Amino acid sequence: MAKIVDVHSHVYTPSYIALLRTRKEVPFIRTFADIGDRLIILPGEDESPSRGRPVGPSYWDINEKLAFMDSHSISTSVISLANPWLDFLAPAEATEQARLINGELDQLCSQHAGRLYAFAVLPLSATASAIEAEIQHISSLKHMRGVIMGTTGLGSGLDDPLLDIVYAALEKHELPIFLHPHYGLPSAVYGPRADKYGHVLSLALGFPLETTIAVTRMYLSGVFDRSKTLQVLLAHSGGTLPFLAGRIESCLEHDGYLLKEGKLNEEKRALWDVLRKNIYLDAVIYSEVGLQAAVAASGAERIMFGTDHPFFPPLRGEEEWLSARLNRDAIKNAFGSDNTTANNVLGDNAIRILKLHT
Ligand code: 5CU
Ligand code: ZN
Repeated sequence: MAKIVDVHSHVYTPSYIALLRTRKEVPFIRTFADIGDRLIILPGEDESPSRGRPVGPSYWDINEKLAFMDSHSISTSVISLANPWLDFLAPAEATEQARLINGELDQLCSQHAGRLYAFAVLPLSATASAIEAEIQHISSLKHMRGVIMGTTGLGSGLDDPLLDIVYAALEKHELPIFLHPHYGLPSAVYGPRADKYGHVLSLALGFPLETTIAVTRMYLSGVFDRSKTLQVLLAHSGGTLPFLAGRIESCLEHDGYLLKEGKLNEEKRALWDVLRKNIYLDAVIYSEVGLQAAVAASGAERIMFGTDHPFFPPLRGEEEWLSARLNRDAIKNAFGSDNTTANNVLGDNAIRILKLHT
C-alpha cells in the first residue's frame, strides 16, 4: 500500500488561536450572534458580506487533524501554521511568538512521532539577524523540515537583498522554504461586483498569481544565482509558474534594458534550470491538467501530494473531502498505470526530500 504524505496541511496552534481571539482587526476570530465563530484573515474580509469562514476545532485540535488523516489514508502530514503567520506583529512580539509556536509545533510532532512533522514559522517583521537566530534554533528542533513563508519578506518582498542572509542560513541548515500566498492581488482587479463571487476570485486567482509573482521576483533578482542550493516548495503547484515559465524566459531574453545593463550574462541561470533544481511543487492543483504542467516543469520527482486541510471543508457534511479527493484523482489520472511515479508523488518523494522517518 502506498504511503500518502500530506505536505500542505495547516494548523493554528492554541496560542495563535488565543491571539486571534484577542484582536479587533484582520486577522481575527469573532463570534457573531447569527453565524457563530468566524475566522477573518484575508485583506478586506472584515468588510465583505461573507464574513470570512466558519472556524472550529479542525483548525486547532490535532485530534481532528489525525482523524482527517485516518479517514483519508494519509500516514504522515507536514503541518504548518496557516496564513497570515506572524506578518502582522511588531518585531519583538513576532520573535517571541515564533519561538513559542515553533515549540508547540515540535511538541505536537513529538506526541505523534512518525505521523507529524512540521514547517516552522519565522518572525519576518524582525531584523534579518533575529530571523537568522530563529533559523538556528529551528535547526535544533527534531521535527522541523523547513519554514513556511508568505510573500512579503521583510516588508518589501522576497527579492529584497536584505533577505540574502536568511536564504544563506536556510541553505546552510538545509531547510526548504514552503512559499505560501495570503495577500492575493489588489482588490481593484476583482472589480466592483467582487462581493457577489464569494472567495472565488481571491482564492482561485489571487493566491496563485501572488505566488507566481513572488517567486518570479526572486528569480529575476538573482536569488537563485546567489543561493544555488536554496530549495523552495511552492504552494498550489507553483501558482501559474509552470504554465508561464516559457513566457517569463522569453520576456527576459527580449529585454533590451536588461541586456544593456549586463543582466543577461552567463551567471543568470535559466528559469527551467531553477525549476528542476531549486523548486519543489505541491500537488494541490485539483486537476490533471495543472498537475501535468507541474510535472513538465519540475519533474515528477519534485512534486508532493497535499490537501490544504483544514481549508476547503465539505459544505454538505460529506465524510470524504472533495479537495483531498480531487488532488488524489489528479495524480491517478496523470500517471495512469505508472504506479511507481504515482506513489512517489503521493508519498515517497516527500519521505525522500523532507527526510521523514529518519
Ligand atoms: O480559504 C482560505 O482562505 C484559505 C487560506 O486562507 N489559506 C489557505 O491555505 N487555504 C485557503
Ligand atoms: Zn495552504
